[in-house]
Amino acid sequence: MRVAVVGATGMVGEVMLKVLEERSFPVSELIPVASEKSVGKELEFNGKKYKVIGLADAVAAKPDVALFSAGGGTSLEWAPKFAEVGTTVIDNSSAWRMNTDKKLVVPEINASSLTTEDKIIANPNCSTIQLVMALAPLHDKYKIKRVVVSTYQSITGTGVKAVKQLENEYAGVKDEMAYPYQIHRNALPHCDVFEENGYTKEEMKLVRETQKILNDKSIAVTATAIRIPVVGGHSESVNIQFENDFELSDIRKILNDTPGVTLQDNPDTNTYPMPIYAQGKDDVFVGRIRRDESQPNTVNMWIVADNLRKGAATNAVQIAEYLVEKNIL
Ligand code: 2RA
Repeated sequence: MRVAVVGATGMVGEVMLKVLEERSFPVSELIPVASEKSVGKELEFNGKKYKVIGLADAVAAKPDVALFSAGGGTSLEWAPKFAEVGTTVIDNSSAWRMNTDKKLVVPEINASSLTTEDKIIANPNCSTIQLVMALAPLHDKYKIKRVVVSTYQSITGTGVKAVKQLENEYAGVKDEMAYPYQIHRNALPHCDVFEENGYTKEEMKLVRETQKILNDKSIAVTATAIRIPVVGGHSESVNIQFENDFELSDIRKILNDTPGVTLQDNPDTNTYPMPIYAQGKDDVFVGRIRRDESQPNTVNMWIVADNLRKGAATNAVQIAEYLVEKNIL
């Protein structure tokens, strides 16, 4: 498989390369791609050295699959160019996610909808992926009526510049590159930009993408997304109201039996998910499961995952693995 990684020198791109190696994805030739300023840089993959090339040269190379994590603008302009030469694009940006004729895929939930016709496949937002991994099996059993989610998102979601800024803030170092309004050593109720309705784009991604992935616009979702000075993963406090009543033990069993989900839930031993434990792992971790005593048919839980892995790189590689397994690629 000739595999391009577009954005290979970025934070998610580097994790994509790591995950491709770790999972022994069948890469016959790697095509690392980045912006002009990184062309010529050398990187190592599976013990071999490769030189980063530009986008036009990568299209001309006609890779079998291209994993994109290079921002929405690059995806909008270049994903169709790769698709035109026969490449299957799996895009981690938000560019194509809500496009009605593009599929938004979490393999454990809806990869079965993929066909050879799908030449641009959208990877959901990190905070959405970990949420729907827990919601999907519960929705199948109990039909979800409403979800209230509050996220506590890792600084790595903003990017390497923000991680550096946080380090400088802690070190008391003046940072010329600092985001003008954002003090990262803080709980910042501002992820991405604000929309007309007062929600941020990050919050509306949780609303729109959840309904698309679960294929059910009747599910009411409301979200608040907060950036916190933590690396390792995103955390989410989730309140789920079902159409039907449930047994708490059955909720736990369903989640425990769901591939890709790990239950960490025992208050007696202070066992619950935390980013420090999720970092570097590919599962979605669920704990603090308890009935919401303030209203019927409702449960609370705490969901944590590494936003760079299952929230981005691993999910994209798993989509590629599914395509190979089903001979779609
Ligand atoms: C964030 N979900 O965490 C976005 C992805 N970068 O800001």
